[in-house]
Amino acid sequence: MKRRNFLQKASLSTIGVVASASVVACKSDIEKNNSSSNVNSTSVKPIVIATWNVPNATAKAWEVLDNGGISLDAVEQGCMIEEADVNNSSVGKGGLPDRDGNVTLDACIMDKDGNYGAVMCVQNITHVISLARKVMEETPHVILAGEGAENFGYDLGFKKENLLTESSKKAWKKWKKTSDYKPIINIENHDTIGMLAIDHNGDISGACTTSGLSYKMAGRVGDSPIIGSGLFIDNEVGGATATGMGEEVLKTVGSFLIVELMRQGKTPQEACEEAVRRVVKKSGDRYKDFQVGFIAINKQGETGAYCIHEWFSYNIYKQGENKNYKSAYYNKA
Ligand code: SD4
Repeated sequence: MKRRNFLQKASLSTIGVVASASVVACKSDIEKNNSSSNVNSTSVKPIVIATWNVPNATAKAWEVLDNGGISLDAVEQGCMIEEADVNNSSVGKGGLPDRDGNVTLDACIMDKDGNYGAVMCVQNITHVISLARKVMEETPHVILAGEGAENFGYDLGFKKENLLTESSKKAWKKWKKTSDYKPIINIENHDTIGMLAIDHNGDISGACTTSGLSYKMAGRVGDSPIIGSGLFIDNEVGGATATGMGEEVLKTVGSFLIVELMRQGKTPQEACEEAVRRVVKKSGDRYKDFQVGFIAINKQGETGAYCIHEWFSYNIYKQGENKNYKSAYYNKA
């Protein structure tokens, strides 16, 4: 198959998958939690906000903040919960593999001083968010990829593990038999976690970790580990993080855009809406087939969230309360 055709088919496949899964899988989560769209416009800290329905992750981050911990520790430890959860098939261990059956992970982290560390295409290490933090704190670089990142981790004592669980392997084998690169509904889980937190000192940090799109081409890297796309923090202004079709987020550098819009005076909600509208506008008609969602927080602890299609949700832990909210969305058609 010619490369162009392959890529077209491949992107069709993942596009269908992401949009459908977002719609079906999240609906029940949100209904269960019985919460409606929330736009928080009161000043609150500490506070943690994360993409999707990840109450255990936000609870862990809150615990760190509530005990006086810093936001960087909160977002790392919060994300680690999802990385270790084998039932989350789009983050860490148990993540769905690429087309060749290899689970490859992407992650990045940013602190209050604008420091950034990332790893991409990492196999065999569960806690890539911690590995990204090590890149940030212990190397002269900001990104390590593939084998180099893994070897760096092993040298630091990170455990080498097989991340492909029996159930992910089974799903991949099934996909291989029937898919032929055509869309299959609901094979993509959607729980890439992007997390933003403000600690008692008022300092903001963020983290993002994912196994990326399931059945992606080998070597594919999405937005999640890329500064400004999957995540951006500016402690003077706020932070933003993304979920959904990484290729589209990358092309609009969505998280950076949101932080810059907040710098110019937009609320987190207005900034998220503007970023989604930008993604939609740049995509022509294609937005109908993919999901992108953003969450944001500003220095005052106000939050915002917006997505293209219904049923993106996010968790906020503030004032001792851990709640899941349905995001407002663009496509009302
Ligand atoms: C990616 N943005 O690799 C990620 C996927 C994702 O929820 O967010 N899924 O493109």
